Amino acid sequence: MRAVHAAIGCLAVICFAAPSVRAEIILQYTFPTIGTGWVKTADWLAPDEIHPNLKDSVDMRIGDAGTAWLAVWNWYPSQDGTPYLNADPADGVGTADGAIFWDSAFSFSFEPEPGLAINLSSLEFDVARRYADRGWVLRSSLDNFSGTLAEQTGASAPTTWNHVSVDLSPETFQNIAGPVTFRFYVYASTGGYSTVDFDNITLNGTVVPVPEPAIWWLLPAGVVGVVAAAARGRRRSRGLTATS
Ligand SMILES: [Ca+2]
Ligand SMILES: [Ca+2]
Repeated sequence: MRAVHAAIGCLAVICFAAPSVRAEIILQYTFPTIGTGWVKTADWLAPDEIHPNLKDSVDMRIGDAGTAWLAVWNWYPSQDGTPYLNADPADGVGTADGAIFWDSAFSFSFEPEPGLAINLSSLEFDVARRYADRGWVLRSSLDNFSGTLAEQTGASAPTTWNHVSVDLSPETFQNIAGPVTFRFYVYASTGGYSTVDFDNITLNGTVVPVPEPAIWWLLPAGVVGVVAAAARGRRRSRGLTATS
């Protein structure tokens, strides 16, 4: 009976552990090299790491989402000594609502290869503002940029790097089989070169085969069956103990 329990235990562990495969890097931007000027899009804002199962034809570069201008530079020290992305909001855009309305933003996009789906787990990045009167808002195409995933207003100290980890475990970010865009809206109360700065933007998750509908319908029944069998086994072994 103990052997049967062990076997049931292993089965249950496999069933429940299968969806949480160790997260891998889907895309990563570290901005290792100082740029040569302002850009809307440029090859040197391409990711430093790309998951091999992403579709080549999708533009995975950071840039050109709207009216913000971008540069890669070291205006004040970064966390690791390397340059970072300077996102310069459109002049006159001093609030989150204004940034969204005027599309003062940069973004990146990706899509899995046919027959594969992406299960996202987190989006991590470091962010700092040279002055406290600036902020940013993160949204995605999965709800047509209507909901805010994370944001920061002018409350924290400037030139201090903050590490942000956005939880992407909700259902919205699972089983993604088509193109997705993440967009950072930026704003500043002052015009000119008043940047919000980003570094080490890292999207984590797994790339898996598109689930067969039949398997998804059978899985819950299978799990229920295993749990019921385990419960029956426990009852039976308790009964044996009591009478022996
Ligand atoms: Ca960097
Ligand atoms: Ca500006």
